[in-house]
Amino acid sequence: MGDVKVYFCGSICGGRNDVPVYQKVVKKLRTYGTVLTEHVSSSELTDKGEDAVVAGARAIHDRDVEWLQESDVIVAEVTQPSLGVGYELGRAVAMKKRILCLFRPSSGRCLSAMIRGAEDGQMFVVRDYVEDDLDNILEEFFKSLKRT
Ligand code: 6IA
Repeated sequence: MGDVKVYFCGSICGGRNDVPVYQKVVKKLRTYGTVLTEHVSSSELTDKGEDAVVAGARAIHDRDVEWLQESDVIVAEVTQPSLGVGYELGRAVAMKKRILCLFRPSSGRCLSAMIRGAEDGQMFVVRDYVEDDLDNILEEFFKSLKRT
């Protein structure tokens, strides 16, 4: 596959509580390819929205949709609910991209049926996980990509 382009999705305006987890995911993803959206895991990016003026939002949206198009695979940490992540996943399904969603049941949250129910075991994979298993789950997922 050459250099794999990975689009990572994580909550921004939806809440930044899971940034340490996003950082772990992105660190591991970088061992498999280029992560187009490293900023999602940046501890400097807050959910305050000070730069969310309409022109800015449009530029962010259009650039992110372009990156989605360009990407080979989408990995989303979906534990912290986020409208943006849900939207990205819907667009990615329409683009017929390979998608991995990661959810931590230990959060006590309920994963939306629109994500859980989109699982098809091939193009759209949902994995419940605990943080300690993260590396193994990503390893397994990227190996399964190579086989297809
Ligand atoms: O609805 P959310 O903000 O939680 O959506 C998060 C998702 O949308 C992430 O996976 C990002 O790929 C994308 N996204 C949302 N906002 C931004 C952004 N700046 N920059 C890049 N990607 C974004 C937002 C600035 C904000 C503080 C208003």
